[in-house]
Amino acid sequence: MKLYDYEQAPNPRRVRMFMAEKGIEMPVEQVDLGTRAQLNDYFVAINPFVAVPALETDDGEILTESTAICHYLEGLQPEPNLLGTTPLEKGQIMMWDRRIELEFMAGIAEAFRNSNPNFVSRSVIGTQNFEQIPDLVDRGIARAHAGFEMLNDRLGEAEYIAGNRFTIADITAFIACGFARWIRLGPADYHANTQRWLDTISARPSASA
Ligand SMILES: N[C@@H](CCC(=O)N[C@@H](CS)C(=O)NCC(=O)O)C(=O)O
Repeated sequence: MKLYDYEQAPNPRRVRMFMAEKGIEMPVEQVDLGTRAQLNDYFVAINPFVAVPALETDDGEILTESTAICHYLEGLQPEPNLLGTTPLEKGQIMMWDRRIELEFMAGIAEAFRNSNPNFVSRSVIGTQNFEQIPDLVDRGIARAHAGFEMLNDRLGEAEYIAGNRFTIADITAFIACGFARWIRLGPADYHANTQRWLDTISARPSASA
């Protein structure tokens, strides 16, 4: 297997942290998004969706989408379980993972990609060069703030995002918190539940993946 990665980017880091939790190692190839290497013919042939992460299986198949790659890896190496065991737990974990990605991480991306000069004509990933829309920056920031509220409320109800144990939903939320720093946002002082949880997750060896 081989992982196509870009060390600084949040989505490949989700997969690296997942791999670290499971002790999975594989060759990693950096795709330099800084020089738009994802648009080079070489990489377009590998992933026509021009994004990382992408995983090449031992059979030469290509998988994209962080969560899909993690599902594949969990299938290969079920322990430690990060995606749930019972039907209910699987549903709960995926529910929280999706909510964090769609309501929190996507808001951060909206603010970042519509404001950063390196993303002119690249405000949306993919092969179509969508122009930035400056009006989306404030909306993205508001969505990111709402995401921090959601996170803190949830962590007042449960020790971890999806319940009483560490799962992929914690990985997505932890990486989203790091991504928020790219738009100079973080948990508020009164987000004590989030601070407690961040301290716990940061202490895991996988946090440095
Ligand atoms: N939904 C995809 C998103 C992947 C994604 O957004 N990747 C970013 C890096 S974090 C990327 O490759 N961007 C390329 C670009 O901006 O053109 C996933 O979960 O893997």
